[in-house]
Amino acid sequence: MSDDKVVTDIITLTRYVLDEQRKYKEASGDLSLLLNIIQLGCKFVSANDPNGIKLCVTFKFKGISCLNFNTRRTGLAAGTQNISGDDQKKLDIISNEIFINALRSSGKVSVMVSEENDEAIIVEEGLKGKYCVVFDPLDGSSNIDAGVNVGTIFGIYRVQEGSSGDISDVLRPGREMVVAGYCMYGSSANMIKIPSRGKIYSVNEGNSKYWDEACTEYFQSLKSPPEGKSPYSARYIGSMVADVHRTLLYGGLFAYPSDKKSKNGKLRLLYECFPMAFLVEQAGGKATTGTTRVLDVVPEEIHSRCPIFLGSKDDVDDVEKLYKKLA
Ligand code: AHM
Ligand code: MG
Repeated sequence: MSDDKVVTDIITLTRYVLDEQRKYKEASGDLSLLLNIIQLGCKFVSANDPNGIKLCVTFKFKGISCLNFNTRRTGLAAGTQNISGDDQKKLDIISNEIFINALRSSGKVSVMVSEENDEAIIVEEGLKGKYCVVFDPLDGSSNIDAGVNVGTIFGIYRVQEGSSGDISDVLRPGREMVVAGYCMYGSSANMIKIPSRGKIYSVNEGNSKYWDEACTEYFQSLKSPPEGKSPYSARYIGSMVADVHRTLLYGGLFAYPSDKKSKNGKLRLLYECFPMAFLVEQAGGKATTGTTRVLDVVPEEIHSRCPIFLGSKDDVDDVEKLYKKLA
């Protein structure tokens, strides 16, 4: 369709979810409603972002997985242009409240974990539902003033059989999530599979003096490859959503390793590492701690962290080989 025509038959996220739901006769529609609510939160955030919205969600139902991207532009909210840096920072808090209130009132959620809340939120009896939602309402918020892409990351677990919905329902391996996704504000792109190898590495090299031997050797090998091979390029935005988004599109590797200062790295399992690892695996890539598949890690508490290397399969394989060799 030419650019001057308005597309009126759009595969929106809601349409896609409803199409998927129709494939399962026994589907109750609860998960569809939940995804709609998450969209609502993302739209609120996007209304305060001048660049629009991009939703990227991966679904895994009954062993059937598919990666789906939907791009949808939203208009500017009045006053957005005048928003001050301080107001934008408050967006973390407001977005968090929007997500929590909408999810709680849906009646479909029993437990919520948000980066903004020290404790897990256990929904009151009467409103409890069969899902748990873990999320980072505005990842990369320290970058807002610089106009760098930020995003919302989320994952959904089903409450376990026999549980009334408590913290044990989220202290589970990432592979047990039923849906994970992110919404990046201010970009537009399409992709399905991550390249099996890339040419870009993405890590905060300011921490390199604290890295362990395997990590140091790995990144050194990318910068000083054997004769005849080109070195990798470095790209680090410092916003996980944007760094992972680029990694999905171009391939290569994003890492937040453990180091002498941060034994478990910086990024949180439930609402940063798991959803992103889930998406990357769905796209054909891999995510490891160096020694373990990220999605097999069991969080000890809701804000547990873990080291992460994710991206193109062959690149992540190289990391694992080095960690094995130097163990
Ligand atoms: P935040 O959730 O407080 O924004 O922190 C998470 C962010 C990630 O988006 C990003 O990958 C990482 O922190 C960057 O950390 P650093 O500044 O240490 O490189
Ligand atoms: Mg975050």
